[in-house]
Amino acid sequence: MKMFRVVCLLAFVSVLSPAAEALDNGLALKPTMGWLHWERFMCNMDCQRDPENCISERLYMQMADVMVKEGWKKAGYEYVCIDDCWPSHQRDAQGRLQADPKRFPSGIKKLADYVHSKGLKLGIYADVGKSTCAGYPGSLGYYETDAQTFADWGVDLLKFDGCYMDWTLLGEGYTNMSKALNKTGRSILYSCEWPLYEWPFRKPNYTAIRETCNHWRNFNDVYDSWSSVKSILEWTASHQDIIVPSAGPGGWNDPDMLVIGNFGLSHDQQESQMALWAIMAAPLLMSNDLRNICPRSKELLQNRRIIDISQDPLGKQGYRSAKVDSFEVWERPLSKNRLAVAVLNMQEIGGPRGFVIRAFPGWKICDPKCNVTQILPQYKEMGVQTQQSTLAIPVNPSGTALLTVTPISGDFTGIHKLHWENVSVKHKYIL
Ligand SMILES: *[C@@H]1O[C@H](CO)[C@@H](O)[C@H](O)[C@H]1NC(C)=O
Ligand SMILES: *[C@@H]1O[C@H](CO)[C@@H](O)[C@H](O)[C@H]1NC(C)=O
Ligand SMILES: *[C@@H]1O[C@H](CO)[C@@H](O)[C@H](O)[C@H]1NC(C)=O
Ligand SMILES: *[C@@H]1O[C@H](CO)[C@@H](O)[C@H](O)[C@H]1NC(C)=O
Ligand SMILES: CC(=O)N[C@H]1CO[C@H](CO)[C@@H](O)[C@@H]1O
Repeated sequence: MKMFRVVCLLAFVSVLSPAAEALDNGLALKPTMGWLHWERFMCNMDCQRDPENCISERLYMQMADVMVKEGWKKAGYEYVCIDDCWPSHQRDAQGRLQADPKRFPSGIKKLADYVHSKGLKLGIYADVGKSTCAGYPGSLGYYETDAQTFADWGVDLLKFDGCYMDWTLLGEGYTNMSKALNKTGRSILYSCEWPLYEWPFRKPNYTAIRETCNHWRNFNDVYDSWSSVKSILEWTASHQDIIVPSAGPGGWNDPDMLVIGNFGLSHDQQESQMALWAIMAAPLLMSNDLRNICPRSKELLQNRRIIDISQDPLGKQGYRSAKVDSFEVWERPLSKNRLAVAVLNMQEIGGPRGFVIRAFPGWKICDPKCNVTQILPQYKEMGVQTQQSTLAIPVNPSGTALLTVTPISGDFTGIHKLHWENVSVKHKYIL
């Protein structure tokens, strides 16, 4: 028994410490929260016919206004981020990037001042290669110039894309820009796409990535569809042994934007994205139209209990721990020895199905007792449970039940990975 305890504790320690040191800029100690224009507004430049939705300073000012007025800032959403298509096609006489003069007549510095006056932060976009994905000037050969320009403007976050770059130079490029940002002396959160562009050629070095970036995209852009969200979850789960250990305060895996509040996801699917992005300790960067969003989506995005899971101070990313009978179970260790558990019903036919947890397999945190609270699809205190308890949780097709489990015990000493493998003994736990 004593021996077993020691082994457990060692495993616990190695699981807890991320694989490497994080980028030392004091930022992203919790997953970044904010808004980013890409998925919803893309490269809309038609300010003549579509002034409300084109990529212009007006869009970010309006978004900043709404973020303050409608409770987004209070809920924790802080960064207002510009994506591609903001610059002029030409650099200025000094070789500096400049904003498109028609769409950003006041310039980025004024926009940053405006966003700061609202108590928010401004993000901008550039590319490690010769040009951006949409064909605007890239930063290759201009890393120091561009970093200094962004710092002079008062930019707070840089999303650095990876189009039009020789893949063998990705590491050098991302590292050089990281150093250039540091050299400006301004704290600028650094969001990379290094592993996304490297994966087709080789396994990225996540130790180096964590030392260089505050978060990093691994996989395809998110689209406004359930198939897109599912593909991101599947990629993440199938690479979790490689990527989960690299996440922690200062550096996070980025599964891309939240598309909640748009057109493509049912409400259950929106709840699934929100729950799973919290479990994955993902940046919560919404790409939607906050000026016009359905109240249920807004309530979901501002749900304090889910945001608390996302922002949990332990800073450990969750992982998929079981796949059985078209259910997926994901869990995330939380501070104070608590656990968040998401049960996703992947069966896209029929009605709600009951996921039954019987005898809390491996739930050491329920020995002798634990307190279970359901957060999605609705808040429900499920009360004190033991390892002998049985709970039946109905989950809608492509929906998620999100729970937290809090140990109630005198001598509990550590986090124990749940043995969900046992759940695959189907008849035993699933009715
Ligand atoms: C630059 O890096 C040094 C050492 O890694 C760190 O102490 C410092 O805070 C960084 N500065 C900025 C502005 O990120
Ligand atoms: C990165 O910086 C080093 C040292 O200045 C330089 O030799 C190298 O060419 C740079 N690489 C890229 C891709 O900019
Ligand atoms: C990965 O990067 C780290 C930190 O830069 C370095 O020490 C290590 O040697 C690299 N690993 C491989 C396999 O290249
Ligand atoms: C269980 O959790 C709920 C919600 O946080 C709380 O109200 C309740 O007091 C807890 N019960 C016990 C026995 O800790
Ligand atoms: C009761 C039971 O079957 N426990 C098993 C659960 O799964 C773990 C890991 O596969 C086993 O070590 C336990 O024996």
